[in-house]
Amino acid sequence: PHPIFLHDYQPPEFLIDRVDLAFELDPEQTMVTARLELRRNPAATRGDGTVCLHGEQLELEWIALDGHPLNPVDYRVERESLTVQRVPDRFVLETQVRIHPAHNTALEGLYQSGDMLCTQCEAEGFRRITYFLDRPDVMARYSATLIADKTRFPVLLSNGNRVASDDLDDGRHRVRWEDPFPKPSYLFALVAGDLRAVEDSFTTASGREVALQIFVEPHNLDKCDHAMRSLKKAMRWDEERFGREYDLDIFMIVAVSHFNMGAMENKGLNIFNDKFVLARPDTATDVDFDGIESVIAHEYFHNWTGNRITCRDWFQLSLKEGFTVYRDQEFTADVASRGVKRISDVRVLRSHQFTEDASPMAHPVRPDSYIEINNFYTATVYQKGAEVVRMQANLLGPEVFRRATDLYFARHDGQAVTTDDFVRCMEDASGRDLSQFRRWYEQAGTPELHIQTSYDEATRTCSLIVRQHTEPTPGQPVKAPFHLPLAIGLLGPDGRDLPLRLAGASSPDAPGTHVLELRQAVETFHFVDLPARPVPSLLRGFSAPVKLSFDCTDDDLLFLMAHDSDGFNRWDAAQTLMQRLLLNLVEDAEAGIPESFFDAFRRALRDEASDRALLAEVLTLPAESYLGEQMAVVDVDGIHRARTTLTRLIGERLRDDLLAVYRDNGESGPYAFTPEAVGRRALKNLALGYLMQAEDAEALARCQAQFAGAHNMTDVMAALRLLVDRGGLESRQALDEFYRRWSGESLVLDKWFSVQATSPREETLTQVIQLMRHPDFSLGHPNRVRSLVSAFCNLNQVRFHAADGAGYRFLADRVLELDPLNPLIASRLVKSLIRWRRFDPGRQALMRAEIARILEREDISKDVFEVASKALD
Ligand code: BAL
Ligand code: ZN
Repeated sequence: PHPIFLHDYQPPEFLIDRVDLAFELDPEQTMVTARLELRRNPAATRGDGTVCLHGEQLELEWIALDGHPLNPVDYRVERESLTVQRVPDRFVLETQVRIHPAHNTALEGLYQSGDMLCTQCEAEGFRRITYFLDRPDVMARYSATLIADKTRFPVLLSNGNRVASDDLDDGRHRVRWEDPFPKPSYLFALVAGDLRAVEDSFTTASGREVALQIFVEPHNLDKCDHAMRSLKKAMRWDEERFGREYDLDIFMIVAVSHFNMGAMENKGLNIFNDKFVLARPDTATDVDFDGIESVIAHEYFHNWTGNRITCRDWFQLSLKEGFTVYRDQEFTADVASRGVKRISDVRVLRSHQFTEDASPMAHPVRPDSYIEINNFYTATVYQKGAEVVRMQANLLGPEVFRRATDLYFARHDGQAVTTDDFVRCMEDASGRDLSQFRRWYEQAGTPELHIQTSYDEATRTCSLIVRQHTEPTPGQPVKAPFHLPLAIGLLGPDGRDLPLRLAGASSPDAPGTHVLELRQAVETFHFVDLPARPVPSLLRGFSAPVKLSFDCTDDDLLFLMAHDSDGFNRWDAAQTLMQRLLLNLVEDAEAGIPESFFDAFRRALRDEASDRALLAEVLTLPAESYLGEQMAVVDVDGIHRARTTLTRLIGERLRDDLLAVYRDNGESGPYAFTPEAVGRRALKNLALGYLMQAEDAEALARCQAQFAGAHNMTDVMAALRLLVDRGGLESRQALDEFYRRWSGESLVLDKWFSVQATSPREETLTQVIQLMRHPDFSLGHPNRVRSLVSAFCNLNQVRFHAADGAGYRFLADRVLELDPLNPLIASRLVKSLIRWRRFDPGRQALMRAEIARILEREDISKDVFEVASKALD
């Protein structure tokens, strides 16, 4: 397989103005007739009188140009293309192809999920439906006529507006959809099935009425309320915050069970992994409710950031994904808790994106090359892309940023553009020069920021020397400094923010946060008029996606934990302190834990005024995988031992306070998905976790009672997880009981699989292998694969990285089984092996051997080839 390079981009030789599609739908074989109106692109730089269309796994039945059937000498069909010779500057091309949805296990293009048919076209799935210029800078107006058996497929959906329908004589019916907005092919969608809809409506700011429909299989009709509420909230928020109104008369969401991704923003017809639609308090956890709210919002927000304005080419993926993630993050921050949201976003960034940046798959937010674009739906493009937009928003300030996004929407509506076009709007609206800032799109790697602080009593000056450095990444041996905002505060002895006055400034800033802009590799800042040594609070709100190190004592961290006005930094100080304690314990299993730590923990537990959700975050120990990232060589077993020890010690030493917190935050009244109620459940279950590790008899009784009696899945799952991790008869009984109750609910059953796959117990891999043979397990069902195989490989460091390599062998076997079925899912799994350099020589050898075994397989997909070969580069 060959890479595709950004620098080779050429405008398309032809444009397509109109597309009329007709589908005779049947799972075994579907006939697709396409009528394309093509014309030569005046902006094209080359052309040789032929047109070359993308197409994969299509059986061409007939082809005609301007109404005349073509002779075989006039066209050539190859594995991935159809070339038509001697075409005029403007013409109509008609084709009919045969495809086989029931046999499409890759779940790209048109495929079968359960009893329904649906599509997934991003990034390059449309070429599995018909021959086309399947690239995002070809935007066309579409109609789709769907014909199918009326009993089996009573609901037939596509993009835009339903303009006609009738019954045919043979038991089939026909529905025609027209989408008035030009769109790239990756946004095309169709759905056929026996579905029911939950319906509602939304009145836009300008007074237009929009019909809202969520389509599900009939037995799921009672699990759509939260999704519908989330959709309406998102529509209102986008009007208020970004001035974006919805533009069609109907907005549809369909929940499907077999789906490679989370969801897809097809114009007017979003198709969702059902995990991000279906929720009832007794079937879904708070994390699920939260995921649904933000994914519904994310896909809805794409209507402007992705659909109305799309990407010129797939290197620009972050144009729509980074910006849309930023928008969904801001939405959640506004409707829930800003502080908690920032913490959870940074947690994800550090655990997924920083590790990607430090791996052989490191790539810039705007990659320079790819072999398979599906491999670039990454934490870098999404999460780091969102951080890059966030930094621009913060550099410009809210009003100017809003002017800049208004300009972006006005200037580029209906176009396929680049990340550079986005930044130019930021520059034009603000008058700022962001040329150095553009490096965030071009350079891979996480910048490391080292800050040295000193205080001079004589001059009452606090000085900061800030150094930035970015390690080389593949293909980028030398990095230039980034332009980045560094938000800081200085705390006085009473814990309050001091007024900040930079040397030379005429007057001090008000007490609070000051944003320094860094541009050089080394910069020094002097703050004057400070009566005593302040405690610095650095990188407030995580103002840039960097790794920060600075000299500070444990006492400084305890002080920041207690007093920092920035909630994010209170959490981060606690994390840094816990990380220090845990890494000490890894080094020396006998190392003591200072009393001051337990005192601070106790004080926090007793602080009734604090936000419960934030407190739960502050009191959660760093994950084993995160601790591993902080070590030169990951000590898999040492980290697990240390974290288990500290968890147990907290449970033993703070027993009474933890029990009090558990009791005080118990279930009261019906389930509510409010920040307050979510926070109480999180804190209560965190307390129970500490107590259970301490082998506390009362805790076990409470845990069992919670499992048996809770009315919401959050509490049931929290208890089940603790019982499973404890093992023994109680664990088996709870798992059996859970299975009996929930085996008919696929999404709940996923939880049953994943709770077993993520248990740190020694027998977990044996259990996972047994579960692979369970009648409810199927490699053809991505959610099930993720809940068992990916959960084990990605969320269970201590067992996946077992020193004998059994975890690695298990993974490679699954990759080889999955690759012929679904390369996208197989390739995601390979990513679990690519960080092999972070481990000891024994594990390194075992991991490399498994990657090599994968690469030895003939006919490996380009998805898996790209990741596996980069891993060994
Ligand atoms: N565009 C693919 C799914 C998403 O990011 O919304
Ligand atoms: Zn997206």
